[in-house]
Amino acid sequence: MNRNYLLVAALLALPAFAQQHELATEAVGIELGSVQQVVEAYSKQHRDIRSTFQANLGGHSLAADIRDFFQRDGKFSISGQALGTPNSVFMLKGDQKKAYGYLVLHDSKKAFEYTTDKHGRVWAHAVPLKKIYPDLDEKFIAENVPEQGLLAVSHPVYSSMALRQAPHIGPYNNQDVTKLESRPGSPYVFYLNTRAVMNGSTPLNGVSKENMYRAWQSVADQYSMLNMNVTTNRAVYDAAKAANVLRTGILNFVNQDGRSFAPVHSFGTTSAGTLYRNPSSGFDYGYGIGMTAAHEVGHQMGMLHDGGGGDGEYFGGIAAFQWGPIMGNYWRGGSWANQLFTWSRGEYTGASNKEDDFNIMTVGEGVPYRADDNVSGKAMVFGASGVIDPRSNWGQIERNTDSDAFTFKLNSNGVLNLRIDPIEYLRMLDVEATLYNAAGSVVARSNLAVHRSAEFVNLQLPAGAYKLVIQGGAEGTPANGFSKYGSVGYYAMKGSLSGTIGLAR
Ligand SMILES: [Ca+2]
Ligand SMILES: [Ca+2]
Ligand SMILES: [Ca+2]
Ligand SMILES: [Zn+2]
Repeated sequence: MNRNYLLVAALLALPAFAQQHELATEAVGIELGSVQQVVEAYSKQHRDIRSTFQANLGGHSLAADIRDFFQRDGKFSISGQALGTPNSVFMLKGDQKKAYGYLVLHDSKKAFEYTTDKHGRVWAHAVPLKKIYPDLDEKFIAENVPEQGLLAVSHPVYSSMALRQAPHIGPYNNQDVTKLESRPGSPYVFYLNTRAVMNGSTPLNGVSKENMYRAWQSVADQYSMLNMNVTTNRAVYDAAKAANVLRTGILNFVNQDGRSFAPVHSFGTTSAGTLYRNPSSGFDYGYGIGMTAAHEVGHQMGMLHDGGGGDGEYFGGIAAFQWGPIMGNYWRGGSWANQLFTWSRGEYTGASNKEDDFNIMTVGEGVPYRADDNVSGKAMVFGASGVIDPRSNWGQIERNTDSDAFTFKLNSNGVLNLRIDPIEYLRMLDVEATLYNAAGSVVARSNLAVHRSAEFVNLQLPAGAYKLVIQGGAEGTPANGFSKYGSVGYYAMKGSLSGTIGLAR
């Protein structure tokens, strides 16, 4: 046993930075050393089985069994378990200046969180289990799953324009649900491990392949602004993990009923989230489990709950606009026909959490946004008789500052009929469309209220050049409604333009 890092479990005064942690009565912290010392100690342990990094806190050993040790470009990711304790999880990750992690003993319901102070010292503190697993709250089921089950829930309806513009867009079409990939080739991979709920390529428990597909699709939809491949393919995950575990995450589907939960900040490690079934409340595959999976992956990305507004820990959304935050209570709005569940920064009245979700994903976890697919405008594509086909006219609002322009030209007077739909199954995009003439004046603008599409009906247009600009929409006010903050995703357009159509540019 290596004693170099044996640390004295003295009753240390609680440092100021930890005072907000709401620690339990055994509010004891222990300093483990600098980030570099701690990482080197685990590295040594990983190389040499006779060496164990020891520390004790509140009578509990913090010694861990290291399963995965990964270091690259100044960053590290360590995963394992508490030494000799099967039902436990250990994770530590970070860079040379900052480490974050935890050790959780599930049987004794003990959790220890590892944080870094401003001097670069790593501390372990006893914390409530719920601080690591935000969904481990006994009240959740009662508050968040409607008592009548999900019978009243309106499952999203596919837009008729959802025609496989990207691999995750459109209804199930006999795909092998063990081989799904939303963005093949991306080095960032989130693995939905469905092995425990599948018999080969057939789902267990009478679940249809279509509902397995929808569960995967829901997660793919709510992360489609990221350059990240949401996959059910184990080989894809294994290859990405071998290349760089810091770019991967994993959520395990479990073949039993229960309350799903996932550890915060576990993306970039092999510390997994857990997704249960709950068929007695209708909480099975398809839309329900897909929403839950997207929420749990949110925790793994580092997000906490969006509460407040009179709803406690889980904000239930704003019914007048059929909008709610993914990290809130997404069931209360489950019966809304045009439901819009998005990432949030807590702009609504009474918000308990003003975290910028996109910043957490793209800066905190370093998963990049997808590149803009339409930087300087594209020519609108017309078929015979001026038909506008959604297979040729579509795009993606990748971030809330994006706008995409489509240009066309009329050599005579014409009439435009055009509908623009969000085309993802679990859409996050509220479409706003604006038509400009050659002088740059607004000819028409559409953002249907309490609806996610935009449309122009029998719009009379004089000859001239036009530019249609698509962007994420907002409704109401940010305090009572939603801003365009979370309005991102894929769209397509369908319609016709009469008159003599010229070359756009
Ligand atoms: Ca774009
Ligand atoms: Ca653009
Ligand atoms: Ca709208
Ligand atoms: Zn949660």
